[in-house]
Formats: sequence, structure tokens, C-alpha cells
Amino acid sequence: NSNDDSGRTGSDATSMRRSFLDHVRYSRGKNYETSTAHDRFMALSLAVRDRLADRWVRTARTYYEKDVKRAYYLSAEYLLGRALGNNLLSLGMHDAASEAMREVGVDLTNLLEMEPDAGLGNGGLGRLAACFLDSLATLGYPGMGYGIRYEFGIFTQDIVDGYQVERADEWLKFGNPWEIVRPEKAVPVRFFGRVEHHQGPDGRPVARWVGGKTVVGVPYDTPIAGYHNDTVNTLRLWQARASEEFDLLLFNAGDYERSVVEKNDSEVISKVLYPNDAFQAGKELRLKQQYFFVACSIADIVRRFLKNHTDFRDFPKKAAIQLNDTHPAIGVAELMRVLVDEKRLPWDEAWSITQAVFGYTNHTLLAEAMEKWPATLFERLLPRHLELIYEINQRFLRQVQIRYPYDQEKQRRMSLVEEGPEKKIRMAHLAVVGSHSINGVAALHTDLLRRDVLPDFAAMYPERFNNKTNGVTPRRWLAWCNPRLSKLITSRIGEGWATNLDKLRELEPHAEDPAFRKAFREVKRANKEDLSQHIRDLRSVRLNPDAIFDVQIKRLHEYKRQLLDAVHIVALWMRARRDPSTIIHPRAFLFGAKAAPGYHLAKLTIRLINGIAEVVNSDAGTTGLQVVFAPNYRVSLAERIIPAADVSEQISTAGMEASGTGNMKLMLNGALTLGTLDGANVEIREAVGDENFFLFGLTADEVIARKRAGYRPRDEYEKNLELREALDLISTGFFSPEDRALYKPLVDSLLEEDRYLVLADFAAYAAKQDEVVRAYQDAEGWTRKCIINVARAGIFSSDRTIKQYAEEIWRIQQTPVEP
Ligand code: DL6
Repeated sequence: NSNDDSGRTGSDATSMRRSFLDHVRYSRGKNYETSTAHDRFMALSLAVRDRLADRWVRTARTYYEKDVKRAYYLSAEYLLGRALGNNLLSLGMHDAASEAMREVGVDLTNLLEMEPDAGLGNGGLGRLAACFLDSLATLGYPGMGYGIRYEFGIFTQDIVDGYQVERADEWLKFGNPWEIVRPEKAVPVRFFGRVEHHQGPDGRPVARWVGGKTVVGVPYDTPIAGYHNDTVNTLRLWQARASEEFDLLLFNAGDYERSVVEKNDSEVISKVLYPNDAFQAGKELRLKQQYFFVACSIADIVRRFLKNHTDFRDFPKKAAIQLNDTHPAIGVAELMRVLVDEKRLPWDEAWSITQAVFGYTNHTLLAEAMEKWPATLFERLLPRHLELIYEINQRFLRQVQIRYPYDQEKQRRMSLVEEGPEKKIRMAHLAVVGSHSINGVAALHTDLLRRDVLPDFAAMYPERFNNKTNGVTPRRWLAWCNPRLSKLITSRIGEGWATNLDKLRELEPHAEDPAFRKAFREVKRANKEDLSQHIRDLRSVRLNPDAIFDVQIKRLHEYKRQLLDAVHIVALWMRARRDPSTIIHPRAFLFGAKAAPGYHLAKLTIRLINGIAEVVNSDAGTTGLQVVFAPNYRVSLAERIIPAADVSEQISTAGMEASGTGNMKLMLNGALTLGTLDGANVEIREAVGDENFFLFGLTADEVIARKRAGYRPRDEYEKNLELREALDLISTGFFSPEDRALYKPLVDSLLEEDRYLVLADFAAYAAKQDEVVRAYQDAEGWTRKCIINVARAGIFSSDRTIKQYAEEIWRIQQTPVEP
């Protein structure tokens, strides 16, 4: 029954209050009076989950009955953040919940703060996956996410004496109200062992992967609610469990201790998210994680298909599988193994099914992020997959040879196997040959992918390459995180923009209305007050809400150039100290960033920013400058910072940032971009016009040319006095009196190599920063620019992106769920 007439899952405050109190008593086993804040958070979340459950069941039934084609998103990362507020928003029950809580004397806002972020991702790639799930459900697409239920997500970052200190992220410690475990759908996954080859009864060769060790994947399902509709899709995350048969074997042998130890070996697979962003560490456990979740997911997808089909030639009509970067690329070999070895399909048939099913999204151009696994590791861990990859490669290279006879060099370059002192499997090549679609995530990125990273493949399979510029969900990144701006927007253009972001265009004429501009400034100002208050709680620095809030929030990486920002702040401060008349407006520089725990220069950069903050904040009264490093940057912190930002720092070396998505969120919330022509910045600038964007720096082609011409960072240092003085101040230990040589590695990296052309872009960056402040002096003009940025952010909705994937790659249909 779809309509619950008992009132158990009603959407009014009375019904919400009743089920909240029921959950306090019957799910938490507490008297209301003795319940803790945590009990209440759990009780309200469970009450909300009840309201999703009925739609969840109906969604599954609708898809099954209509036998629709589904899109499966395979991703090693999902950076979901908090769910309670977002689910209340989707259900349209926020006000009712707020009232219900008020009636029992609870402040909903405080309750929402109890929820830990689901931080199962590193940065943009994982957050993109989360935005995509939101859009799939909101648009009513039959789509499902698959991934890993990491027991520990991205580490918690503390700042101790200016240094990043990592702590385990125990996000499941108090229980997770959203997930439902489905042990009946567990999947066995084999590792190690050996391959036996025989002659099958049909005379064809048969390969059997035997022995080794079995781990079990247990699925945990999380509901993904569409916004104001009846769709609730599923995110299915796999947890590793030791297999019972295996335990039994050892118990029988009487080796209790060994059996317990081996159990650990299995369960460690889903223990922790690797905290590297855009860098491959090459750990065996990481490859195990990848195969583990991919094998479980493919088994699950095949099982679902076989519920109502028998002919695998129909499989591509019912399933599209998207590889979120190469992390799940082993799926190509795994599906071949299932089809050829288990289902006994002929190779060619299996291969055309595989290619028709898979699509591959590339998210990086950085060489150090390209996944390559030693063949020896593969051979030990996944012996059958290595054989299959060799077979795929042999057949593929034969095609290359036919197409380009006599070009041995091309075959070497395109091979799935990198020859050398250590043979390696190139996962991107496996993903490319096994997919019918290969896409980049912003126009420039896709161009560079075709031209510089995969040129041989783009020449051979031009029809497979396409662009899908990233997007962000306007529900979380405007409607939820910025209620003041949302209300103002709705007051002018009405509802509807949250699901049709192009509608924001209607704001544009209002940029000419002084009353609207004033209201817009008041919203920004109030958001800055809120953030200032929050930062004061975190860092005991009170940011001046009249200052220009200049924010750089993203993972810490040399290519993102937090150092450029930091060195410039030092230069500004020296200038302000020397000549106070150069100060024309107070400025607050805010950073948020996690560094990979093993990335020394990145961690040192955090220490430097904190060192600079300490000095600069101490005489903020005279210079008007403030610097804050906000600890533990994560989704829920982004939700506070973004609505308060004036300037969005998107200053990566051109050609390095695949897309960026923070740039879109900041634009959508009325910040102006100070950026290079990199990633989606290019498209943001096209959308808003040059007059509403602060552009600086070398282009991607100029970057390449400068390096080719023999770039000498010292020349830049010599010829720019401000730059030289700032670097000298840093290197002489002014910001680290306790250890004067502390920052030497950072300054040396800039002066000796400067891979990311920080010094080459410094002068242009500093000049553009000056222009930013001048522009800010014209409050009306600035506000106009901000409004135009918001008004033209429509194309950066992940709804637009998802429609493109759905129509151009997956060929799936919107399938709304009846109320
Ligand atoms: O596509 C999402 C996101 C982009 O916006 C960022 O520009 C890009 O750096 C990020 N890529 C990665 C690469 N990881 N690997 N491999 O995180 O993807």
C-alpha cells in the first residue's frame, strides 16, 4: 500500500513528533526525559527514514515492473556529507520537523549538527559522485551507486601548533541511521588461487579460477531521495566480511587463532579510505578494495538482470555501467570473466557486450595519478584477470597493427601493458578499450585528454571521446546551504529554480534594481556574520564581516597552488606594513584543505599558512588583513563557507585541474572567481563574461611552451621585488621563529624547479588581486557582477550533466515513480 493512512509516516508536524517520540522509545529504548542529544538525532533520522521507506519500495517496484534500463555508477568514493537536513529538504518536511522538534523543546539546527559527515571520499571526484546521485533521483532516472562502506572515511584533520594532525574518522561509532544491511544479498569474492585450463564438453577451452581465498561482500543500502518527488534510489556500499566456509575449514583444523587472524585479513579490505587525492600510492590493499567492490557490484548487477532475462545479448539494453575514473576499471576484465568463464559466452560476444555496457570518465591529466599496477601483483591477486587482460591486449594490439602497420612504437604506447624493468598494467588503457564512451569533465580537460594524454586512442576511436562538463546539485549547494539567498531568489523569480537552474537567468534584470542589490548584499553580509561566528568558535579569530572574504577551499596540492595565495598574502602584508596608504579595504583570507598524510610539501604548506596567519592576525588592526586556516575542511564546513565567500580562488596551473566543482558552488552563491584558464573556469568565464570574472595567468599552451623553453623560476624571483621580499621573509624563518629553516623545502621547490609555475604567474596574480579590491570598492558594481554570476550558473547544475550522461552515454529513460 503506497498511501499510509495510519498517519505513521505523515508529513505534518504532529505526525513527525509522534514518530520521533516513538523512535526515542522503541528504537532507542529511552524515556524522552533521559534521551541524549544523540538519541534524538537518531530518532528523528529514523522517523525521516520511515518517510523515505515507502517511496524506496515503490521506486524499486516501478523499475522492476517496467523492466527499465538502469545506470550503475561505480565509484570508490562518495563524499555525501550529512543526510538529515538534505532528506528533510527533499521531502519538503523541514518546517514540519522544525516545528515538531520545537514542540518537544529541541532545536532542530542543533540536532542537525550531531550528524557526522559521511566522508567516503577525498575531494572533487567523490563529491561529484554524491551530486550525481542527487540529480539521478531528482530527475527520476533509474540509477544506482555502488561503492565501498569504509569503516573509516577521510581522516579528521586537527591543527596542532600549526601542523596538520590526522585522526581516524569514526563516522560509524554511534551507528548510522540511514543504512540498511542486506546480508541475504551477500556476494563471495575470490582472491589469489590459480587458473586451471581444460577442454570443455563443447570442445572449447575452459578456464577455472580455483583455490585462493574467499571474502564476502555484504551490501549496505542508503536511500537517495529525489527532491520533491517520489523517487528514492539506492546507494549500495559493500563491507568485507570473512567467509564462513573458510572459517569453518580452519576451525575444523583446530587452528582457532589463525582463523581469527585471517578473518582480520579479509575484513581489513573495507576498513579505510586511502587519503590520496590525484596520486597513486600503489598499495596492494588498494587493488584488493577495487576488485572487491567491483566484483560484488557486477555480481549484483548480473543477478538483477537474470531475475527476468536469460539472454545476455540483452544485457546492454538493461544495464549501463559508468567507471568513475580508473579505480573500478578492473570491472572490464571482471565482466569478461563472468561472461566467458561462468556464463560460457564466446569471446567476441562477451567483448561486444562489455564494450556496450561500460563508459569511462577520466578525472585527471596528472601523470602521477594514472593507475598502473605491477603485473606480478595482478598475477598473485587476480591470476585469471591477468590472463584476460593479456588476451584483451593481444586482440586489441592486433587491431592497432592492422590499422597502423609497421608502427611498432604506436603499439608500445597503446599497449595495456607497460614494458620496462617492472611490467605494469595501465588501467586507463583497459578502461578505454573496454568502453564505448570515454569522457573528460570539462571542455578544456576533454580537449587535453584527446590531444596530450590519450592521443593515439582519440585518433583510433574518435567517436568514443566526448565531454561532460561537471555540475553540482543546486539542492545542497544553494537551497540547503544558503537559505537566505534562496529566499531572496524565490521572492523575485518564484519557485522552480531548484530543479530548473536555468531559471536563475530571470534574476538578471534584477541586477539593475538597487533594492535587489541591497537585499543581495544584506544576505551576503549576514552569511559572513554567521561564518565569522563559527570561525571564532573554531579558531578564536574573529573575521571582520566587512572584510572581503577571499576563500581557497579544496584539497591541498601543489598544482592547486595554495602557495601562490600564501606568498601573495605575505607580499600584501609587507606592503601594508611599509605603506598603510596601500590598504584600501580590509581582507580576510580563508583556507580549508586536507593534505594527504604522506605529502610532505603539502603539509608544510599548511604549516606555513598557519605561520602567516599568526603574524598577520596579530596586527590586523593596522593592516586590515586576516588569515584563517579552517581545520577539517569537509562537506558540512563547505556548506558554511561557500555562502559567505566574496572571492573564489581557482588558481591552479592551467592544464592541471580537470574541472573543479567548488568553483561552480562558489559562483552559484554569488562569489566572483579569481582564476586561471583551467578546468571549468574556462566555461564559467564564458558564461559570465570577462567583465564578471578576474582572469590571470598563463594558458595551458603557454605553460607547456614556458617549460619547453627552459623555465627558470629564479629569473622571476630576481625581477620581481615584492615576490623576492616575500620569499626571502619566508625562507629566513620569519614565520617559523622556532625553526628558521622550516620552510626551506617549500622555497627551494619554488626557486629550483617550480613545476607548477607559481613564480611565473605571481605578478599577474598580484595585479589581478589589486583589481579585485578596486572592484569591490564599487559596491553596486560588485553586487551586479555577483548577481550575474548567480543568474548564469544554471548550466553548472549536475541535473544538466546527468541528463547528458543519460541521453548520450547511458541511453536510460526518466521513469517517475507514481505518488
Ligand atoms: O571530476 C571531479 C573532480 C574534478 O572536478 C577535479 O578537477 C579533479 O581533480 C578530480 N579528480 C580527481 C582525480 N583522482 N584521481 N585519480 O580527484 O575530479
